[in-house]
Amino acid sequence: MNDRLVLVAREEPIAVCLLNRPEVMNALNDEVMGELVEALVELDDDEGVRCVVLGGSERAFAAGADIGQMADASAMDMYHARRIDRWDAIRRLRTPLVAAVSGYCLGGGCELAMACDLIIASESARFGQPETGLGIIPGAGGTQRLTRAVGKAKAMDVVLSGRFLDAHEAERAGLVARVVAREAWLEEAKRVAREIAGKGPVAQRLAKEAVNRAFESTLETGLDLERKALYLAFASEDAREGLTAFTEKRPPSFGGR
Ligand code: CO8
Repeated sequence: MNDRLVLVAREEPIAVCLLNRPEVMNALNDEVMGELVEALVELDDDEGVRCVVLGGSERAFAAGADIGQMADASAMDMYHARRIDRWDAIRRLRTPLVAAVSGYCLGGGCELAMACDLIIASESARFGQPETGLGIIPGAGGTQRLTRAVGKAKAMDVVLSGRFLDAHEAERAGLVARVVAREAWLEEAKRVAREIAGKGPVAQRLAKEAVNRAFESTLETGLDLERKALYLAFASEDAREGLTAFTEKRPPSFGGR
C-alpha cells in the first residue's frame, strides 16, 4: 500500500492528485495539506500540465479537517502554526483545478472542493459544513465561498443546520458544475480536465483570474481586469495560433506562450 498522503499521477496534459487517508475518510491534517500544497505548487510550475484534477476516494472526497488533530489544538496553536494560511497557496494557483467529488465532502473537505475552479460530483456526493455541531465554524473559506456560490438562504441552511446537500441539490444551487454517474466520477473529471487542457493555456489562466475577480471586486474593476487580460491574451503566440488554425480549418497546436 502506498503511504503517500497525496497520490500524484502525471497524465499529460493533465495531472491527477488523490487524497490518500482512507482510514479516516481523507480527513485533512497538517501533513495532508502540506503534501497537497507542495504537489499542487509543483504541478502549477510544470508547463506540461495544463489542468489538474483533485479527488479523494469513492467513499469520501474528504470528511473535513482532522477532528483528532484539532481536538487538542488551542487558538494559539492554530494561530502560530498558520494552519489555514497554507490554503492561500491553492487560491494563487494559475493552472485550472477540477475537484472530482465522490461520497462525503464535508467541512474542510467542502472548503477544499470550493477552492478548486469547478466541481464535478458523483451522484453519491454529499456536501456539508457541519462545523457548528462541533462548536467551531467553517474556517477555511466556507462561510465566504459557499455563500458566494449558493446565496445566503442556502448557505445559512447548510452552515446553521448542518444539513447535507446531495449532488443534484448542490448542482441546482450552483455549487456543482456537473453531476455524473457514481462509477464515472474520476473518469468524467479527467475527461473535463482534458477538455480544459486542450484550449489555449495562457488564455485559460487569464480567464480563470478574470472569473475569480468577479467575486472580489466591483463590476467596473472586474471589467477593467477582463479587458486588460484580453489584450494580454492577444499578445500570446497561443492567440495567433488559435485564430489562424480556425481560419485554416485545422486543430490548433498551443505552446502555452
Ligand atoms: N476527522 C478525523 N477522523 C474522521 C473524520 C474527520 N473529519 N471523519 C471521519 N473520520 C474517521 C472516523 O472517526 C472513523 O474512524 P474510526 O474507524 O477509527 O472510528 C472513520 O473515519 C470512518 O468514519 P465513520 O465510522 O464515522 O463513518 P460513517 O460512514 O459512519 O460516517 C461521516 C461518515 C458522516 C463522514 C462521519 O465520519 C462524520 O460525521 N465525520 C465528521 C464530519 C465533520 O464533522 N467534518 C467537519 C470537521 S471540522 C472542519 O472541517 C473544520 C474546517 C475548518 C478549517 C480547519 C483547517 C485546519
